[in-house]
Amino acid sequence: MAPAASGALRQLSLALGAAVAALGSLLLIAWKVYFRDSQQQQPSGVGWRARWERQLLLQAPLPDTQEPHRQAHEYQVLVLGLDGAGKSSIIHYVCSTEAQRHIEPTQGFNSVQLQANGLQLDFLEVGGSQNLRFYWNYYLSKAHVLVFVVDSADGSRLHTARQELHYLLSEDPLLPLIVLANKQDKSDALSVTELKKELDLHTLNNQREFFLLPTSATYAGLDTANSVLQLKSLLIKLLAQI
Ligand SMILES: Nc1nc2c(ncn2[C@@H]2O[C@H](COP(=O)(O)OP(=O)(O)OP(=O)(O)O)[C@@H](O)[C@H]2O)c(=O)[nH]1
Ligand SMILES: [Mg+2]
Repeated sequence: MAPAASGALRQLSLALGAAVAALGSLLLIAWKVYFRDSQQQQPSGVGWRARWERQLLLQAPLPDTQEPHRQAHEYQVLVLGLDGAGKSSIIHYVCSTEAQRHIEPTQGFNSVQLQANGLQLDFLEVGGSQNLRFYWNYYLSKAHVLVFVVDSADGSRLHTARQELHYLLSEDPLLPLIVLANKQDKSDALSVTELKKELDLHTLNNQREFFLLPTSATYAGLDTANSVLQLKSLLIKLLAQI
């Protein structure tokens, strides 16, 4: 045989040998894995097929209709009230148990999200200083509930709070309303009954859901804990039925 032909034959037989060895190793690995699966006495259906399906599930995104977790319902809780009434403090203590000694006045907006009972509550506070009150009514249309915070001890500005509140109510006659008679811990705070009268709340139409709660939002106070808990459960109850 010519030397060139015998060289080619030797290379071919080497390649064939390598292929057979590789195939043999693959068969051996497959056999070992199969044997291990059956030795572990897994319940029927768990084995190659189950592994393969698990692998496919890991790689492929689930279709929309089979989302593992249902999206929480989102609701916007609009928190308004004059500057210093306690809006940021209330939001803070509804969403956190950490005591906070100092809360800065809100210069623009303040938004905080809270997940509770399968609902997502998006709190949106617009600052209460005079230049920001102009923007308040722009946010009414997206709100599911209006929380209006009043400083019950600030007698000199109650008429301003009343005016601002009734202007908002005239813009949206159906939006559910929660008025918070805040700073009840202060000795000169008006009671809920007094505040209801001062704010003309008895004149509200009865189509609107309306609640008036006494609150205090000072750091580490038991009254704070109780009042924010009441507010939180009222919000959840109210929004869950929307
Ligand atoms: N004693 C007492 N102080 C409170 C209460 N709630 C809030 N404060 C205090 O009142 C001040 C104003 O509170 P904020 O929560 O910043 O008031 P706000 O309504 O957010 O004010 P703006 O952001 O300026 O519109 C802060 O010094 C608070 O610590 C309360 O229930 N009792
Ligand atoms: Mg604020």
